[in-house]
Amino acid sequence: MGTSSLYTLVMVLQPPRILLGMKKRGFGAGRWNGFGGKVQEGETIEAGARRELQEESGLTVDSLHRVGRITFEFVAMPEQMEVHVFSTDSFQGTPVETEEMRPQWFQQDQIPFEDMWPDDKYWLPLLLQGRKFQGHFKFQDQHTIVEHTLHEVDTL
Ligand code: 6OG
Repeated sequence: MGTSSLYTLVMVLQPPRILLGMKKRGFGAGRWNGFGGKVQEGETIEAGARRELQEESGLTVDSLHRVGRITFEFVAMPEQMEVHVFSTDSFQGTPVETEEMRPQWFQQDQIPFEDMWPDDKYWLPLLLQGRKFQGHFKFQDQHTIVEHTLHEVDTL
């Protein structure tokens, strides 16, 4: 078994809209995603989620809900990513473009799945229905999922 590192991913909802960011550089560049990144040493997962959301979108939030946990494995990489997914509908501020992300609101029935990580089409509909989930995705490369599991859970 390899090691894993902790990441966060925050989905900002304002029904019937969802805020996504176009990742401008780094891992996942060229794709729409939620806001997040690596949890730093000495920081709780939730604090990391708030920090990354603020850094990448300019938004601050009152409450974040833990809604999912997904592990990602790439066949060529020993280290897994353990991504903690949050949602929020109580935020302050107006999204601003940063060096890393270009935020844009989308209607929840017009999510650009073809320009997102391929796993998103599996779990994002659950999140939008208010369900909690746990999953694992094994990628061959950035476009190809070779195995996955996904199930709803009551508690994370
Ligand atoms: P930084 O490089 O920005 O952290 N992330 C993924 N999100 C989705 N939807 N699918 C994946 O499939 C992902 N792999 C990573 C976690 C990376 C950000 O991208 C997310 C973080 O929010 C492989 O520090």
